[in-house]
Amino acid sequence: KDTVVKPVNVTCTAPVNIAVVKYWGKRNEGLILPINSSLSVTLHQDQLKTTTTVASCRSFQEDRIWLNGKEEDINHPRLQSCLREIRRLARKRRNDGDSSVDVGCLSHKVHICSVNNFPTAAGLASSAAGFACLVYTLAKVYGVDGELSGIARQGSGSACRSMYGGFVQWIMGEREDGKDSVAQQVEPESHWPDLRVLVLVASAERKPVGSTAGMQTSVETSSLLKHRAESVVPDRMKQMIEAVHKKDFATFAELTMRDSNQFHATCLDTFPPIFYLNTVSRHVISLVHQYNRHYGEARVAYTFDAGPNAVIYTLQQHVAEFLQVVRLVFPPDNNNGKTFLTGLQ
Ligand code: 2P0
Repeated sequence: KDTVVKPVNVTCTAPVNIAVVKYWGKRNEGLILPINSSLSVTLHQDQLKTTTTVASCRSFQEDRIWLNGKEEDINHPRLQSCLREIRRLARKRRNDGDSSVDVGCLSHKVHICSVNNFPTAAGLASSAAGFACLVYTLAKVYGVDGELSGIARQGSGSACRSMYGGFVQWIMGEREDGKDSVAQQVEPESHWPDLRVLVLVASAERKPVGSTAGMQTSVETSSLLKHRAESVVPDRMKQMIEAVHKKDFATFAELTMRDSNQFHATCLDTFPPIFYLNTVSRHVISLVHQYNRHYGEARVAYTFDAGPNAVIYTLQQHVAEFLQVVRLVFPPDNNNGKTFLTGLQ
């Protein structure tokens, strides 16, 4: 009589994170182990985010995934890594006597449905939110909790940082098996309530060179990247963590801008070179420096990832004025994008 097969259904969201000390380059491609530590700010849950639903049902014949409404190949190696690792962890927990693990679900296939509320692959950290959300949602389906950033990392490096809110470091780790390459919260989102993040969208097109391929070429060809990873980032991480602890915006801003600039310098030092910034990006950089110079202090900081869109860090009291300046310099008519206003609180 038990003919009705009910799926277990779990929906979660994960926000994007924006790095202020950038990750660029792997020492192990398969395990996704970075050549340097990095630090980011995770945005608020109701801003730029991925929403993922995982259904698990004994009538499902195979694992399947839909991204933004389109079915994608479930056999993608990184997807398979995340599925395998989370199931392995669930089995281990169950064998260790954890009664919260759902044994029924563990033997069933899953259907995964994931949507972003922002342009995919435009340098807005879509893979970070996507894999963080996937791993977290699967963990909920199986009844697994605890440290999961090491699994999210195997989906996409930057995804490990979206497993935590607020200010998050990804410690590069030393081990060859990657067990110590995990994310750690430096401060919660409540720590710096007046910090704001603005995303100035210069282009919502897909980037010409993806991060994974780009950083691989950089590791192979850029001596500047090696110098950065070995001699610049270790000290910068310490300084950035201290600036965050002290809520020292001027230091936070300068380190953020310097790190973005050095990341793009390593892209230019890559052979053949990679260009992520465009004319609009360079105008935003000039504008921020002009604005800060006008006040004689760093009130606003820019940072750019693998795309031309500017992410601006500032404090609440400067948002209105800075946005007014942006709208004056980039009138909506001449601007092929729009400005999202987003914040931590
Ligand atoms: C970051 N980016 O720290 C840096 C800054 C882009 C520029 O993390 O190959 O998509 O999946 O590990 O995580 C983009 O790299 O690359 C990135 P994979 P991912 O946010």
